[in-house]
Amino acid sequence: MDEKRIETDISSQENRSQKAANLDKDEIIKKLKRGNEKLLEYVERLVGEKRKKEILINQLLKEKENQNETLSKYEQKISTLEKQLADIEARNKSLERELKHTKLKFETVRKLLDWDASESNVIIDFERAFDKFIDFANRESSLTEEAFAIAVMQGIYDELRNIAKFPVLFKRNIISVGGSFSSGKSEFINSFIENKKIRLPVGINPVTAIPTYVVSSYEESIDAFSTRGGALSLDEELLNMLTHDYLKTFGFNMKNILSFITIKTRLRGGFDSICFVDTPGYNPAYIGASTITDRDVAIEYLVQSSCLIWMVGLDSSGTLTNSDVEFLHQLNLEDKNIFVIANKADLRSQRDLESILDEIKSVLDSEGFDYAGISAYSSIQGHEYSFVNVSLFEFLEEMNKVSFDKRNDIINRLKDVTSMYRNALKNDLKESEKQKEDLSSLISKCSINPKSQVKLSNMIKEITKKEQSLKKLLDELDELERKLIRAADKVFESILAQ
Ligand SMILES: Nc1nc2c(ncn2[C@@H]2O[C@H](COP(=O)(O)OP(=O)(O)OP(=O)(O)O)[C@@H](O)[C@H]2O)c(=O)[nH]1
Ligand SMILES: [Mg+2]
Repeated sequence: MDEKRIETDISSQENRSQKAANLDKDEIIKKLKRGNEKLLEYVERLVGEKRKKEILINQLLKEKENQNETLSKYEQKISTLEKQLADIEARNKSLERELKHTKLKFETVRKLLDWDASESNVIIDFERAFDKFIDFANRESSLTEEAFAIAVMQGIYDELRNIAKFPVLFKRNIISVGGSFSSGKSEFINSFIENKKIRLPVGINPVTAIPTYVVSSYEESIDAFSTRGGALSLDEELLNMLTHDYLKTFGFNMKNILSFITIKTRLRGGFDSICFVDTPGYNPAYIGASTITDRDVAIEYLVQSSCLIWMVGLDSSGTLTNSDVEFLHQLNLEDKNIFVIANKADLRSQRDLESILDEIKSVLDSEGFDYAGISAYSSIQGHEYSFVNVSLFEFLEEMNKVSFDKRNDIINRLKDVTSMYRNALKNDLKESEKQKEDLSSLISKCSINPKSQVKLSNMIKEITKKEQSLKKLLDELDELERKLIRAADKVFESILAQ
């Protein structure tokens, strides 16, 4: 029985437990459902928020994209502005340079013009005598080589004027350096200047426009002299700028006011008694406003000196050209020391150089030019490769030693010119006398009709008139010569008195 009860008890106990378990399970399911719902709600909220965030992110990305676009536009704008700024700065710099140059040009012209001419009256007497000479030359018609005679007298006038302004020339043996344009005249003189900062301008276009005297001196100075007598000190930079091209930028022919330049500086080799003159090429390749007188300027300065160095550029030709020869004949080189330089020898082989020297020698000989020597030289290297007769350096040493009587040299050249006129006038006079004699004997010997006799007598009268005017011109010439010599002496005396 007990067993049964126990069984019953157990079974009811189990029922209760079952019930209780069922109750808990429902509760749990309910709770779980509630939890699940909450979870779903939460997940939904999260998804909603995620969507919102995604929208926000998209908006932000779009904004970023827009901003990037704006930024790149700004960057482009900045780089354009930077470029514009760089352009403006460059333009500004070039304007500053232009302004500096304009000021410099203005100052150069002002100083050249701002000069009291009365201060240079030592040359005035010669100037007056020269004017009388030109007047005389215009009136007489006997001399056929008048152009040459006038060029020589003009050369004497210029030399005296230059000596008066730059007395150091008086004690120097002047060596003019001539040749075709770009043959290397300026570079040749540069090869003797010790101070590398002082350079005559060089280049492949016509460069030298203003004749330049270069003398050896312990004192260093560069000066420009105006045609009116003014002087102006130049620095190395301005010296190097004074080229044909630069002078053109002045807008007028500077040669009308800038007469010549002088450089005092140490020359290699201690050539203390010589003075080089750099001249413009006699044949610039183009005829611009400022090169039109290059040939005249070259002649004017080449006839001034008693010594001529003639440059041949071995890049353009291997010998003296026909135009060189023609020009040299025009210079009337009798009594001048001539030395020919085959320049730019560094561009040719030694074998070439020997045949070039032979060729130049044969042209000089066949044209009848008297020369001291020929040298194959490189102005860039400052080196002589070969020579005929004497080397360049020996020649310069000779020229440096020559005790030079400048007064006599100038007076002799002056007398050479007056002699040319005197001889031509005397020849005309002789010719007239002969014509008169012939006519007189014709009248006396032949029996001619009275009409012809009158005609012949009139011819004799005409010839007598011509003779008288020739005699008058001869007297005038003597007086003119005295005046020119007196006026030249006045210049020498003033220099010696300094
Ligand atoms: N390789 C070489 N070039 C040279 C030599 N001499 C001159 N030159 C060059 O040739 C060119 C003309 O030289 P310049 O001295 O200006 O000639 P220039 O005869 O004075 O010319 P203009 O004044 O125009 O009549 C320049 O470029 C020089 O550097 C040389 O010996 N060797
Ligand atoms: Mg030159």
